[in-house]
Amino acid sequence: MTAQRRILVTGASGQDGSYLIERLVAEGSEIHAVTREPGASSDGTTRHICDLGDPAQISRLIADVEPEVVFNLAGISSVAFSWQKPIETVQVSGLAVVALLEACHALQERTGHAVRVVQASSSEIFGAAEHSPQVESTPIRPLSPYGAAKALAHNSVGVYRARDLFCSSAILYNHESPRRPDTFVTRKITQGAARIAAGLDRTLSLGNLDARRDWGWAPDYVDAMVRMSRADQPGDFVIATGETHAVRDFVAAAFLRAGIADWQSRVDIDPRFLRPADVHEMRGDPSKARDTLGWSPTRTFSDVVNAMVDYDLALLDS
Ligand code: G4F
Repeated sequence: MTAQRRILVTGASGQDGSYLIERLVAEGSEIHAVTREPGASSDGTTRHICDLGDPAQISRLIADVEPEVVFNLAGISSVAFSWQKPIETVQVSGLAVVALLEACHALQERTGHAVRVVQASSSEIFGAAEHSPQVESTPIRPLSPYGAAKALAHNSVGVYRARDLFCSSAILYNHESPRRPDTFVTRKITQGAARIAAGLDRTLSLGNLDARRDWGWAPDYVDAMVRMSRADQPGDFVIATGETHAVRDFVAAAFLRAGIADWQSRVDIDPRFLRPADVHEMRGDPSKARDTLGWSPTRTFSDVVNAMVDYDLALLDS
């Protein structure tokens, strides 16, 4: 894989953005990191503030930076939050992607230099899928505002690919790490288990324990997106482990790692954490990514749970 020179990363302060930037800076690329709020720029990047709700700001940013590669990781990342702010979700995770693709296409036309775009798509586009595992050709049937916004972005990537822009969608299944905020169920569970083990809390309140997700290790998913940016051909790629576990399995494994065998007595169900509609099971088949990109996950479900619990226990210890 050859490293590219000038790379723009949106969503730079998120879990995936932070792992991606660490890797690209280490490779010696010139990184332009885009965030919504001003922040520290001591990480070897050039910082840009951009409101993704404003298409004019997106066009200006692309025209000024003239990137060779764009990783679009920005957007509303919480499915739960998208039910509270559906319009903002479609603006930032859907329409902004159309503006970004249009700006990259215009840059390519103006300069004659190819621009490559990798879009962080999501398994939520398959929402009401009738079959498991899902593959790249599984019909797009979102069940949440988040999934609908990502579906617009995903379809737009296909439209611009047909207009000779090298753009690819990484159909990312759930991917976790200690950098996940506790608005996601995995980190909420590992933090909760660590706090209960330390005697700081008595119980943890959760929503749907029956949902099954295909959980992987976030740095692996970032590696897949880098491989996509350097592939011979653009395309859509399912990035997943191919295995699912129920939320209750994650709870049991995390509590056990924290030294609590009887998790049932420590978890209650709070209807506030149930969603108007929730995808029951998401499981991806990453065969295309394996065969075309040489990608495969490096960590198992237990590895992910243990790394997150150990991090949260150590955090409380310090
Ligand atoms: O951790 P979650 O909030 O992730 P969700 O909704 O699956 O979305 C994540 O994965 C998608 C890829 O498949 C991404 F596109 C998206 O950006 C994000 O990274 O919830 C996982 C499951 C859901 O079924 C939810 O209903 O956990 C269930 N759950 C049960 N109790 C809870 C809770 N989720 C949250 N956030 N908080 C709870 O207390």
